[in-house]
Amino acid sequence: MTEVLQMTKELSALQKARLNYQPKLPGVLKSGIKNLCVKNGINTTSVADQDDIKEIFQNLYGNPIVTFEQGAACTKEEVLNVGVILSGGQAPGGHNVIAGIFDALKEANTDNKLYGFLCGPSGIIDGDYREITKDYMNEFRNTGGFDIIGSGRTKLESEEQFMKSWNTCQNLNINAVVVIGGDDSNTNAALLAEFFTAKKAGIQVIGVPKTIDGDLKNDQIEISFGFDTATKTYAELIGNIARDANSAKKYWHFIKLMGRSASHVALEAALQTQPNITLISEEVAEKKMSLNKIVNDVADAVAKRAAKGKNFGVALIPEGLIEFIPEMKDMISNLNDTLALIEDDKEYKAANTAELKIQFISKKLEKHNSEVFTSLPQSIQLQLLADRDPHGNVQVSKIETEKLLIEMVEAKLAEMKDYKGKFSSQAHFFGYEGRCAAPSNFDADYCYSLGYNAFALIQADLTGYLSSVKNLTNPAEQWVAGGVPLTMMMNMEKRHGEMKPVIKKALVEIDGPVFKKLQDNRERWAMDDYYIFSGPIQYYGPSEVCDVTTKTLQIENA
Ligand code: FBP
Repeated sequence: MTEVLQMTKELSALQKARLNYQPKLPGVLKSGIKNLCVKNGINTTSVADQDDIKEIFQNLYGNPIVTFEQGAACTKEEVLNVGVILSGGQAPGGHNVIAGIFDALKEANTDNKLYGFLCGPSGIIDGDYREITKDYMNEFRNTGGFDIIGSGRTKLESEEQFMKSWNTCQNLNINAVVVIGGDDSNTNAALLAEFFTAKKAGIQVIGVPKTIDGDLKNDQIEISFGFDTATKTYAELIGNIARDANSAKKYWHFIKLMGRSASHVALEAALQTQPNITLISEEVAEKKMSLNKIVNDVADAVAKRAAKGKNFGVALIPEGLIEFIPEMKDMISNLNDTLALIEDDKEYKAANTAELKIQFISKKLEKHNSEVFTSLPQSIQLQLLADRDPHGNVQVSKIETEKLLIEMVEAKLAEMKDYKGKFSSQAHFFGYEGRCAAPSNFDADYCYSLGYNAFALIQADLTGYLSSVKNLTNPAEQWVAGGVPLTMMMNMEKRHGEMKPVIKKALVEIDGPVFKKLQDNRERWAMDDYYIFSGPIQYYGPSEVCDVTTKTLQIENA
């Protein structure tokens, strides 16, 4: 059995206090798990590629959005066993989702059992699990991390994996599986739900929207959990750095922020801290900005500040920037296809130095892409060649875009005749620092509600649904609980060189109000210093300090 990190018994005062925090529930769920009935909305279609998605999800396609109301129609009399999986990157609040499921399940029937599959989807495939008991659960309430059962990125998609998962569920008499994950993991959840339904296995699958990236959202899912805490953690760190920059007045800090593709994290962090420069990948793509254009713009901003005697500043760079720069996007797509084709190529395998690998790949790429690839520093070339994750994504967290930009901006400044400043830089990458932070009150409440609601969906006999809690900028009492069919969010995308059904990522809308807020202010923030120092997340104190959620959600819901 896989070993999962056990909690240390020594706790800080804050840890002890947080274990006793009682998360809030939406009013409708507070009436109790035995007092709920489901109201069907309209039938749904997928966001794109309807024919392909319908063909793949013959049993699940088209189901309606549902909301919960008070009433006793959903109660299941039989004893239920539920399995839960934490999937993909860590996000603050995962433990509270499990606590919500656990409490709802025990409230429904004390004989109900919750099993945690260990280390991600591989746990259900390999039958690697542990029962989550009351005492074990209580150690993890309101804590950050996924260490209660561990996480992993195994992609559940083959018939063999599904059969093995079914076998595990049969051995444990499991009636339902909850997959807590991002877009890729919930794609897995939908495929598993379709498989179980097609086989008449009698096993339901419910997803829960997790990811610090904030890109698993739509009209029904206002935000994925973890975004609130992670962005507040980064904002604290960025504020500290801005204050250091403004004190020493000698460094430009280039800070890359996690978020894989979408720039929601960078945008939110910018609104919370008001740095001098913020790059937004979606804007780069929309305006078809080349790498040189980006470098020129940044160098211009640096030079203008230098002309005012300010040889310091803070620049935010979204993690996925490189994939949004048109010439890079084209090259990476060509590179992905090439890497998928040469996986077993003897010559490539035999290329045992960095130079040989790069030479080999350059020859395989289309001419214009090869030119882009060879123009990059060797360190970036090698980072681009690193293995894709199991879902076929480039591991952008390993690509040092912040260093690439520093190097190129420095070179550009050296060419600029009027530039008389001094460019001294520091590179940072904030990502892992925020993924396991103790959940903010918002995430603690939201996650607990999502988990409790996931069990309500199970009781309502639904499968292939994502747990949904809405109306999040209002007090929890007024939150709306329900479910969204996973197929509704899907489209077809190329992964590992093949077209696959996947949940469509929600990118930053550059004609939307959140980006506009940045756009309206960034010139002012570039030249003068309007830094905001948000400080650490507060868990106890006045509600306006402890309970407010992100600027993104506030603006979007206004
Ligand atoms: P999820 O989409 O699984 O939530 O993961 C998001 C993320 O945190 C990205 O922001 C980041 O690029 C990636 O995970 C890093 O992955 P890993 O943990 O495998 O290094």
